[in-house]
Amino acid sequence: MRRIAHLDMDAFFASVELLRYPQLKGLPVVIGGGRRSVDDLLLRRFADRPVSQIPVDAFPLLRDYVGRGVITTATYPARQFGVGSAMGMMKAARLCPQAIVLPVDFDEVRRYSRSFKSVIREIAPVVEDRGVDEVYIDFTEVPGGQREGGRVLARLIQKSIFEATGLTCSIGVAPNKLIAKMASEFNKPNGISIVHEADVQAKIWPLPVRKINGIGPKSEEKLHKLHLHTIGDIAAQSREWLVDNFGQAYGAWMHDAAWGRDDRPVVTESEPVSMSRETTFDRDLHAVRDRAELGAIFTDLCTRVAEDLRRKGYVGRTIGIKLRYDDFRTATRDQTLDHYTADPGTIRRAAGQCLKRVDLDQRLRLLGVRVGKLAKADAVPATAPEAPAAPPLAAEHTPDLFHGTQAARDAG
Ligand code: DCP
Ligand code: MG
Repeated sequence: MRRIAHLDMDAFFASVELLRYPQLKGLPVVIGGGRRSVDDLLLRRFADRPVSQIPVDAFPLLRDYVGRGVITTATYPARQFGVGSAMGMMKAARLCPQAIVLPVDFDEVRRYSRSFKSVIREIAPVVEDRGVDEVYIDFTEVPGGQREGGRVLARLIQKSIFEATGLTCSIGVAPNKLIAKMASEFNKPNGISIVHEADVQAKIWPLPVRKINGIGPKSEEKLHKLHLHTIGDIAAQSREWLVDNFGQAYGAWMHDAAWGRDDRPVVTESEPVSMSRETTFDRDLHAVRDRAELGAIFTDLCTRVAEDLRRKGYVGRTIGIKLRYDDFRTATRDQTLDHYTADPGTIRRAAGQCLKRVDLDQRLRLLGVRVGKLAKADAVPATAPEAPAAPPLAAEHTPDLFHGTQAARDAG
């Protein structure tokens, strides 16, 4: 039996700020407005103490906020005043003038995003990234993933994320992604909600149509005109009627969605498309006058890409180069081989041939080597060509690369 979880962090951007300023816990706080200047000022004024000791009454309030812009998110205490995402700052200030306003710190948000996701992946490996604060997790094969409909594993994940980051999240566990996504909202914040197929009628049908991930404001408006307001209202229509009104694909999808049917898999992180190494020189180099130096750098780049590929277990078929000239123009060339490789000599030969197709009269400030069309090394047949053909990366070969000698041409 498939069990899929949807996990969504609680008041994410605001919660990240509360980690920095724990003295604000329990207070209405909104995230929005201008740059970090707001609390830069605060930090400078209280440079003599840790930020957690800055007095609460020193923080800027919504009532004093001047300027436009919208709220990105709000803590749950602020939401009690009706303040929330996408609301204008001025309107929010009327609803909750005493709320503290802080700007978003994207670097910090991304750091916590990576961190909570890696906690999840250690417990349950099949994770689909859905942006900065949400993921789908396939519980089906994970030990404990079926116990109490997934509640046991959900609790473990919540606890582990909290211990690692101090952040809370909400989790919905259901037979599929569609229902799990709705379920994660049921007990926010810091909640878990378990939905079984048999619960669709009781728990899903009463919800407004917009709660289906895939029904946007336009479809909602059209559904309302047709007097359909809840998901149950949609489920009560025949598939044919929905197809007549919303088109073949969308109408049929809507019917399935209303009945809680969804067999999309949880898609784990996509494979890398390419790997590359590049370097900007300390001083601009010329292909002829600095031939030896450039040749050595070029060889080193090829060797390092090859090492990256091997370390991560990939082979590639398209070898490319990138040059940036002293006037910042950029040139790229590539070549696709008829076999996969992770061999430094093969990569260097192919890259060397690409090099002959670019203008080398002008000084260079950057050189890069890229291997694309990647495949997992164990997923493609081992190819004979590369093993015997790879020449040693001896120093005497390197000057050739920037001059297009016969040797370099023949080698490829
Ligand atoms: N966000 C944004 N712009 C929006 C909505 C959200 O930049 N219009 C950001 C801020 C949120 C984060 O994305 O903190 C996650 O969005 P959510 O919709 O999950 O909202 P929260 O995590 O803030 O709150 P909730 O507890 O409802 O999930
Ligand atoms: Mg969230």
